[in-house]
Amino acid sequence: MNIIPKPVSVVRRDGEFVLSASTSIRVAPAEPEILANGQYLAEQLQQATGFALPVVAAGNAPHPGAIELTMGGDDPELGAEGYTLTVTPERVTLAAPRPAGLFHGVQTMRQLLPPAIEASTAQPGPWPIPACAIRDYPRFAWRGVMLDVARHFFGVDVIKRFIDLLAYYKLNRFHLHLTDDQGWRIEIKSWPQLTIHGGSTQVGGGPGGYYTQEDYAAIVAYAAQRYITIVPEIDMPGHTNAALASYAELSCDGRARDLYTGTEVGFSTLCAEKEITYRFVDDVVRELAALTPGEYIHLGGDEAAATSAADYQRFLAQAQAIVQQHGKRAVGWQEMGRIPLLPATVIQHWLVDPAQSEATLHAVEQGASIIMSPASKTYLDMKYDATTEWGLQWAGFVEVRDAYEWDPAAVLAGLGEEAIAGIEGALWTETITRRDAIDFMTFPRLPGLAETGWSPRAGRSWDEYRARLAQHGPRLAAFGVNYYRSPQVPWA
Ligand code: IFG
Repeated sequence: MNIIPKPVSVVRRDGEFVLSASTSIRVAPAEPEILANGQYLAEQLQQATGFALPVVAAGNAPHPGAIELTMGGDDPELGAEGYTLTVTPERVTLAAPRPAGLFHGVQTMRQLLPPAIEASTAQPGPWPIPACAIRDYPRFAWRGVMLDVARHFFGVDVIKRFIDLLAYYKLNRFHLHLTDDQGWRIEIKSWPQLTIHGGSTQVGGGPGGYYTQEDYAAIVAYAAQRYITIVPEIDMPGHTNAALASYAELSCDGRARDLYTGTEVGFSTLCAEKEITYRFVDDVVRELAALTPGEYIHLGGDEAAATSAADYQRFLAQAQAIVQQHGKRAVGWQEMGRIPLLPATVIQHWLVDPAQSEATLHAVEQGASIIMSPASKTYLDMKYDATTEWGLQWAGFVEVRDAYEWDPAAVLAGLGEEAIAGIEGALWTETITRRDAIDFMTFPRLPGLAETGWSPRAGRSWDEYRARLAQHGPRLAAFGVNYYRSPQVPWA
């Protein structure tokens, strides 16, 4: 069976359950969130099969010809996201201690059906699910991807579709890089020029754009229904030209910066010496925290070449405190590991230069947990090879095998499993201008990252994985994803 990410244990059994128009989806307990998972499953099955499966409260007696979703019990090994899935010719039983586990089990169920199940138009069928017994739960809690919507802006519809694809591979974090030199993409009502002016362009000079607070709330809600936490990033003190162009008082010299449509980095900085800077940060974090049910706000902290070391430390000490005051946990890029961190702060490892690793290790020494995003494995804006139309290559070419054949606990000596929060791919968009380019650079490398974050370390092999990935080609095609047909994969 070609499930990605590979489950902890799968036992194939004889026979199959055949989905039909008379199949019912039965949930217990019949609580709103469990019913919602049943309804989500019915919706995922309806387009291709044409079956409008009823979602009903499960009675006491098990019902043949039913898909049963049951939440309960307290299996510590399954935890908050694990599940068991048992398929016999008579019935499908999906059980989990928590709703997220049911949701992940539904993704596995989808992948056990023929690829045509993912088509958006009616297909002939039949719809067999092979008999099996699956027990599954994730290795890491943080399994995500970052999309840079600052260099180039992408609207809510593109974001929602991207979230659908993340959910299919059991990812649970979506990090939105909302601000940078070229654009400010989230409305802040107390500083309206940030989007009116700072959101008015992008790399190359195009029209830019931004999310109103209603747009952002819609994205957050859509992600939450799929058990994905939105992690918003306000990159500071560097990567701030869009803010400095919108409010001259945020620069030390009081001079408004021009809007910037190039791709250089390291030239901008908020003014750490001015009080207004911290009122600005507090207003931004307050408004963003009120819109973000997730516990994290990413402060950036990368490439602050225009900020003195003293100013960098002073600014980010106060910025971390502001995030905490608004009830959230700060996340920061690797460079922040060099300065004192609040106990709750999470650090994101990305730099490939070994000389820079001491920042990550210093974060570990401070007790921070680490999100692993080594650019040479997880940066989805890296070209696959010299022929790739989009992307960069400063961290080297990253073919599908490169993005799969690594382990987060084997990247840095001194950085072991217990300090790792999980993994995150990063799609920077200096060169990414369209949705089909997002698709091409993200797929098929993202499923491999999802497996690296979810599946057991033991037993992973590229040769075994690529055979499963090959069978996802028709699924990605059914989703309408413009994926890169890597020559490394024997595509179905
Ligand atoms: N590094 C910069 C990004 C982007 C990237 C492109 C980080 C944390 C190179 N910072 O990655 O803004 O320019 O690959």
